[in-house]
Amino acid sequence: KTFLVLGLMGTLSLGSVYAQEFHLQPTPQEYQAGQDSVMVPVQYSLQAETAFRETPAFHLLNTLFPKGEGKDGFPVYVGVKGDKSVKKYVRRVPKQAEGYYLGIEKDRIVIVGADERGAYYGVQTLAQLMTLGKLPLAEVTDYPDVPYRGVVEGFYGTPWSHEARLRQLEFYGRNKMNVYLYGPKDDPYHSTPNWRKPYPAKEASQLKELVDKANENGVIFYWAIHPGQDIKWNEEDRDLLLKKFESMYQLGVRAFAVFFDDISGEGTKAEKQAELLNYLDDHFVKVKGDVEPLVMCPTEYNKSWSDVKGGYLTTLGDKLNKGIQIMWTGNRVIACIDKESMDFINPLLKRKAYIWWNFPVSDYVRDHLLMGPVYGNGLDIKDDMSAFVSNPMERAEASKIALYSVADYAWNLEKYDSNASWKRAIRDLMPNHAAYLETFAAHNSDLGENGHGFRRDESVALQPALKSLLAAYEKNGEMDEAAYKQVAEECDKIIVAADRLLASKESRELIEEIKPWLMQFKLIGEYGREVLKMVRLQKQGGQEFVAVHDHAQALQTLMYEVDATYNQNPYQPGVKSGSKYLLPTFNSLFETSTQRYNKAAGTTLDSRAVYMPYTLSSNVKQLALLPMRQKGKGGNVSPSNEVIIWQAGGEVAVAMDYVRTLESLLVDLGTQGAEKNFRLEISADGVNWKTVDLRPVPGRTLLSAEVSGMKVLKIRFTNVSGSEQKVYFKQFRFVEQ
Ligand code: 14T
Repeated sequence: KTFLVLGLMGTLSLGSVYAQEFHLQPTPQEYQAGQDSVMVPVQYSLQAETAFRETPAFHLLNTLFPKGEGKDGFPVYVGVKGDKSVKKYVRRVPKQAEGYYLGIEKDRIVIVGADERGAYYGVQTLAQLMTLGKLPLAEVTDYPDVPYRGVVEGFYGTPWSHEARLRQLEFYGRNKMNVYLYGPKDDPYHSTPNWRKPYPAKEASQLKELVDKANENGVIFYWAIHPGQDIKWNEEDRDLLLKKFESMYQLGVRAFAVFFDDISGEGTKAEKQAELLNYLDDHFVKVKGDVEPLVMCPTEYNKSWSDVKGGYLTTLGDKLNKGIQIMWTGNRVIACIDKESMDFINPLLKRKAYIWWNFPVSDYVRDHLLMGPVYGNGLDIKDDMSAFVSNPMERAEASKIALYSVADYAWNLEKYDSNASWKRAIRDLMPNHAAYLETFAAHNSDLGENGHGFRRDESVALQPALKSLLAAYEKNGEMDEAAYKQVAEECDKIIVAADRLLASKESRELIEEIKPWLMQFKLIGEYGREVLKMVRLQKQGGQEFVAVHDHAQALQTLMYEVDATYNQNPYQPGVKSGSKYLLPTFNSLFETSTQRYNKAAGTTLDSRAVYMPYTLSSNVKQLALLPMRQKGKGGNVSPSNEVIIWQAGGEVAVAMDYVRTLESLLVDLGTQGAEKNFRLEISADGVNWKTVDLRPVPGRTLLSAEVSGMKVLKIRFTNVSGSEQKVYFKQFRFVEQ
C-alpha cells in the first residue's frame, strides 16, 4: 500500500522512492496530501501554551529538529482543544478520544489533539512524515477505533528483561499503543504466594523506571496482581492487597489490574472477586483520584470454559462497578475474535469486553517462533470492545512483528490489511535487512500441533510449488520443472537469509533471540538443496546419489542436534523451523527418492527422514492432538495446560516401534489423589496387560511408577472410575534403560 491508497488526490512531488514505500503506521483514518511539499525544517519555533512544555508531546517534538527551538525556526502550532494557540483549528479536530488534527502548510505545522495523548499522537505522525526527504503539505485527521490498544505481558516462562521492556515501551509509543499490562506469570511478586510482599529494592527501582518510560511514551503502565490461587476472602488478605497497591502507587503506578485466570478453589468465586474489585475501586481508585479504571481478568475468561448457567459471568456483569473492565480471550483460550464472540460475551458482562488476544504468545509451543502475519480477527467489531491487547512471546523483539500489526489493526480495523501490515512490520524492525527477515518470518509462523488446536498458515508463497513438486514426484516420479526451480531458488534464498541475518549488526537483540532458529533455518535450506539433488539423481539413475544422500543424512543429524541443544526448556524443548510445509516436504522427497533408488540399484540406504519410535493414541478428545516427543532415551506426551475432561473408560496409549525396557515412568494429573480414578497398564506384546502402581512423590502431585526393568511395547492409562474426571495432564514421561 502506498500513499495513493490513503486517499490523497493527485501525485506527490516526493522522491518516487519514498512515495512507493511510505505508509503511515498505524494506518490513519484520513490522510490527504496535495502536490506540494516543503523542505524538512531543521529548527522550529513553538507556538503553544506554557503547560505544553510539560507533556510527552513536547519532549518528542523537541527531538525531531536537529537544531532544536529558535525564534526563526519553522512555526509549529500545537496544543489541545481549548488552547488559545490553536483556537483557529479546533473545528478540524476529531471528537474521538486520542484523536488529532495534523496540518502541514507552507508556513507552519499545526497539531491539535482532542486531548493530551491525541496531541502526542499528532507529533508521532509528524515524526514519521519527517523521515521523508521532503515534508508533504498534508492534512491528517485521525483517531483510534479501539480505546485501549496494547500488550499484556501475561505469559508463562522467563519474563522479559528490563532492557527489553524499555525498548517495548518506546515501540508502543511509536505505534500509538496506549497500554502495557505488566503481569508475567513467573514474576513471584505478581502471583501466589508472594503477591502479598513488596518488591525488593532493585526490582522496585526498575519498575519505577518502567513507569517513567511508559509516561514518556504515552503508555499507561498497568501493574497486575494474580492473587487467586491462595487468597483468603478475609480482611487480612484484602488489606495486604491494598497495601501492595499502595506500594506500587508509591513507585508511580497509576493503573491496576487483578487477574483471576488459571486458578482453582476458593479464589474462583464470582461474588468474592466482584466484592474485592469493588472495594478496591471504592477505597483506592476513587479515593486517589488519579488512577485509571481497574481491569480484571475473570476465571472463566473464554467461552469454552464458561458455564453460563453456573452464573459466574452474569454475577460479574451484574455486580462489578460500572467502570471496571473485564478481560476476555474469545471462544477459546487461544482464539481469534469475531462479531459472534462479541455478541456472546458483551450482554453477559453488561459492558464491552476488554480483549486479551492470546497471540503471538508461545508458552505452550515453546519450540516455535510465531512471526507470521496477524490475521483472523473481525474487521467489524470496533464498537464492540473496550480494548484489544496482545499476549506476546517470551522473545520480546521477535514479538514486535505481530505487535506492530496488532497496533495497526486496533487503530483502524476497516483499513487493516494483514499481509501489507506484516511486510511493513518487518521493514520497521530491520530496514536494511527486511527481505532476509521476511524470508525467515514466512517460514516461521505456524505453532505445530498443540493442545489448543490453534494453527497459523506458513510458507504461503512457496506452498503451491512444494505441493506440486511433491505430488508429481510421488505419483510415478514425474518432475514439475517450474516447481523444482522455484523450490531450489527458495533454498538458496533461505541459506543467504540465515547467513545475512546471523551476521547482521542491525537489531542485535532480535538476532540473539532467534539465533538457534536461524541456525536451524539454514540447515533446512541446505537439506532442501540436497534433497532436490537426490530427486534429480534418482531419476537419472546416477551413482552420485549415494554421496548426496549421505550429506542429506548428515544435515538431518545436525538439525536434530540443534533441536536437542538449544532452547531446552522443560515443556517443549527444541528448535523447530519450517515445520508446517518446508521440512515435511523435504522429508517426503528424501524418503521417496531413497526408496526408489534402493529399488532400482539394489541398495539398502536408510530411507527414514524422521525417527519417531513412539506413537500416541487416545479417545479422550483433548489428549488425541497432543504431540509425542522423543528426548534422549525416552519420551513424553507434550503436557496440556487445559483441564482435561476425561470420559469414563477413556484412555491414552503410547506404542513403541519394538519392545524396549523401561527405567522410569512419571505421571502428573495436577491434583493429589487423582490417580485413584485411573489405571496404568503395561504390555510387552500388545495383548497381555499388567497393572502398575503409581506412587505419589511426597508433597507433590507427581506420581512415579515402579517400572524399572519391565519390557514394554505399549503403555495405557485409563479412567476406570466409571464417571467423567476433570484432571490436568501436566506430565506423562518415561525413560528407557
Ligand atoms: F488470563 C488469560 F486470559 C490467559 O490467557 N491466561 C493464560 C496466559 O497466561 C497464557 O499465556 C495463555 C497461553 O498459554 O493462556 C493462559 O494460560 C493457560 C491456558 C490454559 F489453557 C493456563 C492454563 C490453561 F489450562
